Amino acid sequence: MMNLMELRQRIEQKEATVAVIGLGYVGLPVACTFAQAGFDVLGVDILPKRIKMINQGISPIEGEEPGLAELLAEVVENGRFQATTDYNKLAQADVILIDVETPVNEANQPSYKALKSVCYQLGPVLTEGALVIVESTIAPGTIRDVIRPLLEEISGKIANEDFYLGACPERVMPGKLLSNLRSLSRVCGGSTPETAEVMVALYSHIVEADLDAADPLTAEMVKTTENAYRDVQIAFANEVALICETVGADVWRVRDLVNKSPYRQMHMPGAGVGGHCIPKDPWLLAYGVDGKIPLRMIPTAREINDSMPFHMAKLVRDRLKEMRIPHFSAKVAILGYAYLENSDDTRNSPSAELVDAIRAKGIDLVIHDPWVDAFQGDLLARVEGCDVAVVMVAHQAYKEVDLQALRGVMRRGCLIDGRRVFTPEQATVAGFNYYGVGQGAYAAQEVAPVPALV
Ligand code: SAJ
Repeated sequence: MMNLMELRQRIEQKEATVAVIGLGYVGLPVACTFAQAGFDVLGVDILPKRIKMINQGISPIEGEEPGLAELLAEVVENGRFQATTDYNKLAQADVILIDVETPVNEANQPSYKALKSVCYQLGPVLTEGALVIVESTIAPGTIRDVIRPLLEEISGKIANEDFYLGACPERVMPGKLLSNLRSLSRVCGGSTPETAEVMVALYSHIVEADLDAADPLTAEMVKTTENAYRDVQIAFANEVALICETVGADVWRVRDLVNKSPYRQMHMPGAGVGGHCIPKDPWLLAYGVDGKIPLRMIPTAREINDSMPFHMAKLVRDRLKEMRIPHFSAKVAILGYAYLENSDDTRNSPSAELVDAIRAKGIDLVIHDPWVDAFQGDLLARVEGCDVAVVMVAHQAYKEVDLQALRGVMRRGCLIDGRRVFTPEQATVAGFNYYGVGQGAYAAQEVAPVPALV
């Protein structure tokens, strides 16, 4: 059997074969980057169509990912990277990275279906001396309580004797997959200190930032905590926004001045928190505690952030009421359906919640998003005849819109800004009555309603 030092040498000499299981928005860039660094890389995925595209050198990843399509074509062309659905080929791998989804279910519990399926299929072909690294985000304790026992049971091998195990959570972001992979530090959580050092040696071929050796539990804690931190910070900003609406202050002015105070970094309030990481990872962190202590801040932050799309719906209803427009005759435009600005990613989109909440009240609506295929098109044409425009995503295209032209096609001029894309002054000059999340200061500044268009 190859021991850890021999594996380290093979890694340092780039003779080790690296396998990546799960060729999605995390696994594919990782596979391409190790191939670009000079390793032979084997990609494994369950989707034959995806494998076919990859082996043709065509990226299956949607959205704009600078450099990925070109890099994939290059490493497939030069033979460094090949993909397969055949798990048996993993028998030739020295290092196996696992990059499959780890969602939470309706009860906010982790669903390890994909992860366990990988272990069941990897176990029988796991070769002696191989290093298995889970890059997916997992709850604290998952390597110890789920992955290690499962791999040992299925493979009949003993971790740290017959194979090696670790966790190195990814820190990529849609739109910056390749750049984040290179520029962000990683925690190399090895099941033994020696394993952690070999992981550092591996990732030093592709990461230009710190590589911090640790144990798997620390790595699992860091990843879930860093995203829970962000969720709590956003929730704080959202709660301050609700206070500002109530007392008549402008949360954006308050935030700017608060952040002038040393050691303050108040995040941005907004119309909600979407995406594939922030809504999920706090629950993974909480799951790691396994109910042994009561958690209050993390669940409450989730509740506050999940409530923001419904707050937007209330702002819409309140404005329709003030404008005396009955729900059955009102028309609302939702500007932005992606979860993040200048992205086509709609996972856990706050706009989806807002759309459901508005439709549930029998209010007619239209959706526009320059990045999402289903909602692209001419903005003015889409918004024509609407009474209310709700800005849900800070797409650059919205920042550049001609507000007067927008007002000119609307029946009534109510603008509800969920991301502070516009200033109240800009909107008011253009003839809107403007209301934004956290901007109670402008609630009173009603402009005379423009006579309804005939
Ligand atoms: N949001 C706010 N207020 C803020 C920041 C974000 O409401 O101050 C909203 C966004 O509109 C979006 C959601 O939160 O709907 C998530 O935004 P995000 O900027 O956190 O973007 P994500 O979900 O892609 O987060 C990922 C995370 N990266 C990983 O999990 C590897 C996160 O840890 C990073 O901080 C973030 O990318 C990033 O900025 O790189």
